[in-house]
Amino acid sequence: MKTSIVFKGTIVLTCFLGITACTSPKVKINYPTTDLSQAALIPKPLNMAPAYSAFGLDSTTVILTTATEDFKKVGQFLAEKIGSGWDLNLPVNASEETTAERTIFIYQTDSLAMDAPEAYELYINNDSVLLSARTASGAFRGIQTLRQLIPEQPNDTLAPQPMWLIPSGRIEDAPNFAYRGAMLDVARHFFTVEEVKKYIDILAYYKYNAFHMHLTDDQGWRLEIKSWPKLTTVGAQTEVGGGPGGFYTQEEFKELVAYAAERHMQLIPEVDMPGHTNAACFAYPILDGTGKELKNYTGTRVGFSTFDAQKDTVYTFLDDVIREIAAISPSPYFHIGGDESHATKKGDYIYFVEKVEQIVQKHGKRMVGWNEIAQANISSSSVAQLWNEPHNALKAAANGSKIIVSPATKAYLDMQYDTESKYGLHWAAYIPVDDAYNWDPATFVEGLPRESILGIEAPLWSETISNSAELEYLAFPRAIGYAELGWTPAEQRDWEDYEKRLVGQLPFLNSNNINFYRSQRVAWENP
Ligand code: TNX
Repeated sequence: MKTSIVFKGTIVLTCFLGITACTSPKVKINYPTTDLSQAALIPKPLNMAPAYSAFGLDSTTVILTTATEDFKKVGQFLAEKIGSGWDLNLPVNASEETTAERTIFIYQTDSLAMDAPEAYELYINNDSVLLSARTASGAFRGIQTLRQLIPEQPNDTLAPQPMWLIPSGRIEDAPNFAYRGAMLDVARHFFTVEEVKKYIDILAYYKYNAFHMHLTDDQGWRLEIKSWPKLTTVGAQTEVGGGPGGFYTQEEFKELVAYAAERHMQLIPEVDMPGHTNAACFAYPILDGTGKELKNYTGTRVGFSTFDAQKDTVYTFLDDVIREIAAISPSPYFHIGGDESHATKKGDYIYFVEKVEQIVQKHGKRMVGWNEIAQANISSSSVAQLWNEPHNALKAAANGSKIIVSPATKAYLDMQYDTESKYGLHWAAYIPVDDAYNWDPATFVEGLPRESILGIEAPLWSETISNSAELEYLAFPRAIGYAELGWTPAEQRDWEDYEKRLVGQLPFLNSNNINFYRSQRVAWENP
């Protein structure tokens, strides 16, 4: 078949599909290309072997999957994304035997070279795409790679119908870290279910597998708790700056959990305590441990509120809250916050964390907390999230706990890029796009053993943002770089190579209406 490749409306190369090496590596063309090694893939896959030809995706292409429900769903997800992004309606498992010329196979196998649960292999031939994985999560990561390989516009000008050329070759891929998360603070400002879904969907495209929701803080309590209704009838009605606040019903929360699960992401709920609890104490003053007059709070100060760690009622309350949330939250983790409890006496804080850990475990979950929780004698199944105290991360690791690496100076999405950025804070640092990329979560905490690191997470605190456009301004493009820090080993990361692939995300960012920050440090326009 004769095939032409068009770049910006001009035919720059004509080649014959099926003949390998039709794009000579010496021919300098931009995008699209049939050289798989030049594809704008983020995170960069572990191993790639280009075959310098292409698979032609068109309306005759069919998707076939292993017959289990989870693999079928992966096939359907791919079909939906190809439908909405490229206006192609591809059948999934329409018949057992196919006579279709072009097939995308998504199948389960136990004989994969790599043993990580999210590993996958992708063979792109001229007439078939073979995606194999041990688990549906692996297959799901693999279809993100495939989506990233489909050019924005049909680029085979001689084909009778529109055809999108996907560069052929072989990819073997697996993540460097098991945990690759992003956090959204929905307490300082409330974000609607639709806004949260949009963020989750973008993160899934970059192979994130965890979404942590900071559900409560001084300024608002955002999740319905049926046994303590005033948490939301009273505690959800405020936010930073005095806006109307809001909350998720348990049904809406389940909808978010399911939406993340469809993207093979776990949703980790956080109820921040014993500090950051003004909204809960304002709703139920019996919980308060400050003894001061309680008012609702719409400012941005931290460290002034606390539960009363010596009151039984507080633990009865927490047992109810954690039981209700655990029942609708399939993640093995429950995040108890534990940060900046400056209004809690140190002894009370330690007593509190140890008691709450037992409640979390009683409801079948592993506790996660910000690095301060390592002051207590926490169990080795609990996880500490490093944000500002390496010594506490080291202490937790020495006790056998795993660590999530989220240093404020490198991984905080709410830090301004530079003095010009419209949103964000800068108490920890200014974090330009290249600085966000140029560090290594594996070595950031000196002396922290690699085996102790569960992974990386990028928190987005919302004091200065209140809608999708503002969220996206801070999150993107930095969250795309954090995806690569979590997935791709340090030896394969390089800013200049990454920068080119980041520029290659423009079609995705623009067509999905993502309000990313056009940092001056990135050469956004192709030379
Ligand atoms: C510190 S980081 C906090 C949050 C703020 C954030 C703002 C952490 C565990 N606590 O309460 O929102 O700084 O950057």
